[in-house]
Amino acid sequence: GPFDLTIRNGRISNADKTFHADIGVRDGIIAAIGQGLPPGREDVDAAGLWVLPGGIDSHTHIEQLSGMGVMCADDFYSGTVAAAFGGTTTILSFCAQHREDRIPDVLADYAQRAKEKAVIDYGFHLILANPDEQALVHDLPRIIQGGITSLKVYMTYDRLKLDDYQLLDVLAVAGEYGAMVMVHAENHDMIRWVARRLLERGHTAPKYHTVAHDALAESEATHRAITLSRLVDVPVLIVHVAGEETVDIIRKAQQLGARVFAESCPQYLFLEAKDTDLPGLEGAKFCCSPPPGDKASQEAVWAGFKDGTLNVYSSDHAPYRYDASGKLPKGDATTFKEMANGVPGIELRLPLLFSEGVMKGRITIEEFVALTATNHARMYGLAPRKGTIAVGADADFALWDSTRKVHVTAAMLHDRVGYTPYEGRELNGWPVQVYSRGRCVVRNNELQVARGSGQFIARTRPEPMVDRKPSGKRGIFSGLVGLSSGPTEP
Ligand code: DUC
Ligand code: ZN
Ligand code: ZN
Ligand code: ZN
Repeated sequence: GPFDLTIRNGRISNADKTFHADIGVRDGIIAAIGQGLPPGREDVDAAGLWVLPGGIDSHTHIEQLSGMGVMCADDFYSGTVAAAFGGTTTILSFCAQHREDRIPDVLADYAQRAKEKAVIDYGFHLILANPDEQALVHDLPRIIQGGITSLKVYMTYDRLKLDDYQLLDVLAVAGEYGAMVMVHAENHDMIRWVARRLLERGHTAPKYHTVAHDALAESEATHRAITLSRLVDVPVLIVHVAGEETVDIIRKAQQLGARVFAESCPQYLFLEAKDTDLPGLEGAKFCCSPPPGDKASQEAVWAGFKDGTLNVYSSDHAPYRYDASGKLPKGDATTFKEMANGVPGIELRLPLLFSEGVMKGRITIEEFVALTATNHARMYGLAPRKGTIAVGADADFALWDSTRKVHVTAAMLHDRVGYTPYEGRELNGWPVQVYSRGRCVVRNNELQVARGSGQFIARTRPEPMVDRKPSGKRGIFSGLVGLSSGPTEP
């Protein structure tokens, strides 16, 4: 019979191939892919357009209260609207536990807020700040079974940092129950030691953030996180990779057979440390952790994406306004140590990579799809439902016009941050129509769906955690989770 939606004559790209075909959608699912499909009640001619899987952004901070008590400017409405306008149809964002919080309360709070506001589908990672016995033995197994199949842990920040013993505890539980552990890898004491000396000498400007967060702090902690994951033989995913040496360390571990995965972000391809060296506090607009490096580190990140060392390209959208509510809690007197860390990028993530990667011939369209959608689905338990245009998958896709030229300004974006670090860039290509479960979300530069129409996606076991042949070493640890994971030393 007829379809709810037929997309005709598009050039479809998945991570493995590109082909010309029509797509027929029924009840939000792709029901057919082929030539000359019957009409749809909504019938769209995509001739001349690229039809790509909707982007999956697996690293976004939405409506999140930071450890320092700063609220993100984007809620689940503005954050998901901005994502959709940039061609993204699924986000994973963080439920942030603060050390005193009960995990079930944290999750219930985020779930309620997202349900009322999101316009595209979403899932959550848990930021785990307090891996005590209650968390390890009771809460984590339950939330993983409830579809939150990933955790983020921090090796730095006073209020979030876990020590190596605690990281091992978390890895052991994640391995046992099948969750991906995302690690913010920076050496806390190296940053603290340098920062203190800079501040004592009156070096408070944003550019000193990049001095305090030396690339060695990232590479040391990355090596340590990987080493801990190898000890217990549990996969790990290093997020927001910035530095050349860090990319090399990850590549080396992968060559040794370690199940190490990694993410990088637009800021590490398109921004540089020197962007933070601006008059006054302007440089704060370019400050994130870890900070972008130089041209050589940008090239290392491109090479890492190209050779598969880096698996996922996410925004790390951290929507802090350039004012006292966000980046500058003490106004003009804010030191680099007091700024909220992070840059926005949820809407421009895909257009930046499409323009500078695909259109300039640095990556293929299939690599673009893998890095922006398919690999996220595999790493985080969204496959086969999301991340690929295939019969049986959710009808999540974006129609891209590669001839569309866009001059980037903060005013054209849909987030509530008020600035973009990519102001003034000229981009080639834009997602002109976006579909989520067969619903047209964006057309003619207008939102077509209602607040709250996005759905929570309970995720399955991430692919790296499936069908693992436990090594002898891992055998020693498995089954001992409840026993070995008592309260950890301070
Ligand atoms: N870590 C993130 O993941 N995002 C923003 C800042 C940070 O430190
Ligand atoms: Zn982080
Ligand atoms: Zn982040
Ligand atoms: Zn222009």
